[in-house]
Amino acid sequence: MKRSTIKTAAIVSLSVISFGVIAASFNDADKNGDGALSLAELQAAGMDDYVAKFASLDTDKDGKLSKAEAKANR
Ligand SMILES: [Ca+2]
Ligand SMILES: [Ca+2]
Repeated sequence: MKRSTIKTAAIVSLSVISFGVIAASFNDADKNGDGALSLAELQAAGMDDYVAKFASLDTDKDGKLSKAEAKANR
């Protein structure tokens, strides 16, 4: 009982942390400040996961990754 509570708490705080990292690196990588990440911005930021999955992450096919698109595909 106690152990599973700890586990749940750990999972919750982990996802909060990783979301914070995403948000921070997203804003950081968005060099032109348009609120979306182009492939070039992702490459410049070294966000290789996103570069590799860019085509499938860019669900509206506008050539940029919005914050919502990046988040939806976590
Ligand atoms: Ca941008
Ligand atoms: Ca898009």
